[in-house]
Amino acid sequence: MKCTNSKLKCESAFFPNKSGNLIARHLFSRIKALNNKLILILISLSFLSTSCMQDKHAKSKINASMFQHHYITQDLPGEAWSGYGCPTLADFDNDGDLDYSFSEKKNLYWFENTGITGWEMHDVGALSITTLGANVMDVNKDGWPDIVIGGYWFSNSKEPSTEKFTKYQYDDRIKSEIHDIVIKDIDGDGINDILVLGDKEGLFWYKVPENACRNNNWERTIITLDVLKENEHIHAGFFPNGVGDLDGDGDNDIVLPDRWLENNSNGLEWKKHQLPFGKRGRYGLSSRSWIIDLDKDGDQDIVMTDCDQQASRIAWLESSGGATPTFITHFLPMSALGIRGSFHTLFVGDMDNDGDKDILTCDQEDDSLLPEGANPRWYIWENVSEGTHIRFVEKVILDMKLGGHDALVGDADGDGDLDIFSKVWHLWTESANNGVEHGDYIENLLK
Ligand SMILES: [Ca+2]
Ligand SMILES: [Ca+2]
Ligand SMILES: [Ca+2]
Ligand SMILES: [Ca+2]
Repeated sequence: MKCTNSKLKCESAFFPNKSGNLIARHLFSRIKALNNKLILILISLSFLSTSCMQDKHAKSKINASMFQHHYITQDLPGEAWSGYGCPTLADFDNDGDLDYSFSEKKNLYWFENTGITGWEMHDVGALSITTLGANVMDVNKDGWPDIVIGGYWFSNSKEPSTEKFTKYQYDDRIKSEIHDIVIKDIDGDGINDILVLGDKEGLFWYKVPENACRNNNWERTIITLDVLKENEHIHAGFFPNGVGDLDGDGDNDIVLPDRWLENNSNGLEWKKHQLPFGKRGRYGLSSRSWIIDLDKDGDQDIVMTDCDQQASRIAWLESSGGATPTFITHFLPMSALGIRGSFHTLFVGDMDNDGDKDILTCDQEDDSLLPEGANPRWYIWENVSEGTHIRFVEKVILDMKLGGHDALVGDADGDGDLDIFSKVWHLWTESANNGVEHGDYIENLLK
């Protein structure tokens, strides 16, 4: 058979007779119909998956209109340009709502929550050393929250609105700033201990004695003095939540910017393991960390930011699990314009009440560590994970020439969503508060 039509040639090649041609045409049209159906199915599937993703984004609630900024204070007594430290969040007057504390160089204040726009300032007491790190603990077990800072603790007077706290010294060897303080059980007796880090002091933990209400050096255990070494110089690392059980053996380990320390022998011996994070800035290695099982596979992962340096990064470090876990760094995407400043804040929690953990940070308000090409801003990396595919999207939640430093998160107005408390570290003349120090309450408007 002579034929020039290539399609016919093709069919004839397979089915050389007339009935064969009919069968072939029938089959061919069936295949074509099936192909069309297949294409339709594929298109529908791809449309479905796109619309699922769009749905996921449509469900995404986090944006700048979800938050409202209020000042807690727009000026403190005295003159200072830097060193606003000691942020803590607790119900200091035991009236059922969260209050906030922070200090200037010489004095510590607490701010009584008297309604969202009303914050009444009270004295906690005088500082002996300008310092940053602080945390809340009921040191003397009287049911009232006390404040622990480097070398000292302030005992709640039980009438904190009218009476200052009482200051006790627990370590007279501390002569300089303590940067990180975390309260966790280190020796495994079920009672919380105090971990402190100062880059001119070292990394220690303390056992709180029975009779803590006196000036007396507490039992101190050195975890490492490597942080002091010139070639190591570790400025910060485990605040606010970088103490936890990374190797699943039941005791609390410690995160530093480029390593984790394995707790052996109930806090008496520590073994160093490398971590794939940590960037060196003008203050050395410095980070904020948060231990959490982010991918819900049963082992503890770590969320980390760089701090005390420009171009800070943010990442989650995925644990391999096992007795000596290793970690893979997943940097979080940044889409907003500009180079980031110093991410001296970290919180991991459900900011939009959709059941998954989001990640909060902000640029530090500090004229020596500003972002480039943008103002200091506040960010939430919204969790848009699908199943085991962990994914975050960067959202700018506040952009009004106000940055923050070691912000803390809690439900301040009792409406069921998480609000943000912060303060400045180092004044910036161009701030929205005209270069004056400020404390901030960023209200979550979700509810
Ligand atoms: Ca209160
Ligand atoms: Ca452990
Ligand atoms: Ca995990
Ligand atoms: Ca969430």
